[in-house]
Amino acid sequence: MANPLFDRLFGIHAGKATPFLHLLNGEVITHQDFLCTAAQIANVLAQTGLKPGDRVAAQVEKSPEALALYAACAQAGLIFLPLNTAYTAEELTYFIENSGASVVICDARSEATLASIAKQLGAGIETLNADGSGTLMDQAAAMPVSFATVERDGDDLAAFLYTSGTTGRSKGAMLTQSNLLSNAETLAQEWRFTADDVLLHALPIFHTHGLFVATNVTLAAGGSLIFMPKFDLDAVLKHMPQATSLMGVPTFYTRLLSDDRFTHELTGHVRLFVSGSAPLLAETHVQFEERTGHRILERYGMTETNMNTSNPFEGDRRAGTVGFPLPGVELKITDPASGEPLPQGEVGQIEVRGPNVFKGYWQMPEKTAAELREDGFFITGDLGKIDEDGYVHIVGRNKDLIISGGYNIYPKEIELVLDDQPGVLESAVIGVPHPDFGETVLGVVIAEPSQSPDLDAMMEAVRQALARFKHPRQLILLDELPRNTMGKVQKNILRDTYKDMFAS
Ligand code: MLC
Ligand code: AMP
Repeated sequence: MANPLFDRLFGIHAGKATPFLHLLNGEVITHQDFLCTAAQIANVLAQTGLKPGDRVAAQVEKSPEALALYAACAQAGLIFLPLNTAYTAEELTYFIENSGASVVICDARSEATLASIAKQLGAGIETLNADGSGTLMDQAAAMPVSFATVERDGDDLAAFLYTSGTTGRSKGAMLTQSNLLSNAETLAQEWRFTADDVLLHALPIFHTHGLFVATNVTLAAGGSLIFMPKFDLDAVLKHMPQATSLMGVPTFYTRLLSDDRFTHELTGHVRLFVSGSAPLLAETHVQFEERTGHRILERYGMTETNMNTSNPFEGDRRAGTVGFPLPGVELKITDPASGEPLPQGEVGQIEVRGPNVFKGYWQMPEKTAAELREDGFFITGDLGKIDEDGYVHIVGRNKDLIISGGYNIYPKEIELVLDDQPGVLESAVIGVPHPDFGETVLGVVIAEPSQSPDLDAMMEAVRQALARFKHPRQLILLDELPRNTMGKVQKNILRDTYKDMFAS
């Protein structure tokens, strides 16, 4: 095939007047209309001089045009690099520079800031606003509604998604066409998606869950999306009766359960609720079934691998487990010290191998080698076990990571900012339980001798440097950090001390 990702997810819908996007204003965008928009954008990008393999960095609000930009990149053989809308200019500078993006597409509100950064780094700039206006679509409007799809191989790169790391430096995970396509086709089959499916889409489209799982799976099956700009409880409740499926992070489900309008009747048309990106409490699973009669299907994935495991569509969806490895995915539990496989039932690090596993981190061969073994197994950094029935359980993390409302936060990134502030000797950032976000960020700060750092000024520095979702909910000043005999900070003690700080 000439371009597997584009042909199999998008091209197959050419000429179809079937609905693809149901917008909240009642407008419906058909598959064919969507393809025309994508082709027009592909023409703009190609005429700008972009060549296959070039990176297109996009920090844009969720809109049909933003999704069409993804399709356009696939069609033109460009590497799509979606970026969280919460990222600050400082964070964006790093992503643009590190990826060597040829063009930056942003909201007009950030244009003034980003234009100079893009210029400095040799990238072009175009705007795309939430309502579809901006320089990108102005040019697209004058373009032909067809585009000669650029030939690509399954091994060619389709997307970069940046994930933070334990050292505080983000890494660009390189995903190939085959990584994305194999996973979308497997999931569509495993979860029985068809052209009749209407997925309620309230996730952001700059991460794996909203873009490569929810969107690609629906595209692979030829279904449609109720396309919401974001998770808004009222809107989700209003449109639930039209949906056949919902994919969300656990916060979606706890928010739904906290509302009395969310009833058994409201979910009558839905055939599948999927949860992932963070652990779903067994308690939420049980409450959800009591309220609606539906058993949430929990699956496990990550940026580097797309989806690895899933509870069964037919069969027992077990609370507190992430189900079985997907067809074609191998999963093993190994000893973190030796890398040797552990006996069934023992807790160790989770490693996965399969067509879903990424190609490595962009221009970071050492980091790639540290996590992606030569034999193709990827060391996920998650700790888990496989029970006697073959279900995978995630029991913890071997990486210093906080997951807040489905967003990953690496403490090191925040600690580096805090440590840099006047009067600060050192800091430790931890995740503590939070009723809405699952976990939230707490910063513990140690002053230099006879100094008293200004905590408000420190929060301001964090605001300048980092996206809002990474900000500590609170900073606490302590005399010293708990350490073990080796001098290593014992974050488990801090987590235990402050575990009830934000409890409901
Ligand atoms: C928003 N805020 C967050 C936050 N989201 N803070 C911490 N964690 C988050 N996840 C900030 C807001 O900016 C706001 O700041 C304040 O917290 C409260 O906002 P809110 O209105 O309550 O939040 P809301 O906008 O409703 O967003 C919450 C959310 C959203 C859960 C709906 O975060 C979301 O859609 N999360 C999904 C993330 C996701 O797609 N993850 C998948 C990654 S892929 P202020 O200033 O007003 O206080 C992956 C692989 C896999 O992990 O397996 O899927
Ligand atoms: P990200 O790097 O944003 O893609 O996040 C991936 C991480 O999210 C994984 O390594 C897990 O730690 C976590 N994760 C994803 N799905 C689940 C799940 N169902 N249960 C527990 N953790 C999960």
